[in-house]
Amino acid sequence: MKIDILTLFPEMFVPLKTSLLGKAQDKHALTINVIDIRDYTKDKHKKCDDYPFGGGVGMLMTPQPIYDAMTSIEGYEKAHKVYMSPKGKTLSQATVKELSNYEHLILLCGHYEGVDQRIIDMLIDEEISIGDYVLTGGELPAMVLTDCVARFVPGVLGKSESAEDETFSNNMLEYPQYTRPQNFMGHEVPEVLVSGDHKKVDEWRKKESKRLTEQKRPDLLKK
Ligand code: 4GS
Repeated sequence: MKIDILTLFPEMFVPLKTSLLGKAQDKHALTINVIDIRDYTKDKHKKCDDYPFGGGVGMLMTPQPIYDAMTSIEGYEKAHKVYMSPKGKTLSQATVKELSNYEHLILLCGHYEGVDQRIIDMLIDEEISIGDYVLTGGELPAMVLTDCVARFVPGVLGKSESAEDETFSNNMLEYPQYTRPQNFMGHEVPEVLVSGDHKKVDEWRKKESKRLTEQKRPDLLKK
């Protein structure tokens, strides 16, 4: 899978080079390409923002640099083009899974008050929000989306890790987990987990999943 990210702040994207996503790129399981929109401005002072027509607070990103940056990407017509925005559909694990089926994603990050509406109308397939709160830019949302989509790309997680069998698969929270030592400052690991009885362990985990979901996220059980 290839993910192109269009932004005025390419230096923000360090997290995508780290840990599992860094390794996945080294192995060529995943290509993440960050594009600096400012490189495409035709303004002699490299300006990429301007005042909104009709007045109002803040600045908007102008259409020309975004349009030229987007259309410079090879295969942009066929790619799935997403604008990160609080007006979009709220990201869910189901949406993440759907997005992971695209060969090529392009994520547009707005900054300041956002982008000129004509860019959304002319170029964007889908607007996605990471939640009902306001950030200073779409860069963190683009990183969140990239991270959770990448988990479903073959070769990103190791053989032993499953993209599916964790929290939110079948709308349940994950059961509690424990590692060594068996006794930590007087607090014991639940007996069943060290019993060696796999059937009992399975039953305990299902029961704990259900109990935790009822207690912390009853809304999930209604889905
Ligand atoms: C989000 C969000 C966001 C909105 C970008 C104000 C700068 C900001 N983007 N999910 N302008 N929540 N964007 O808050 O995606």
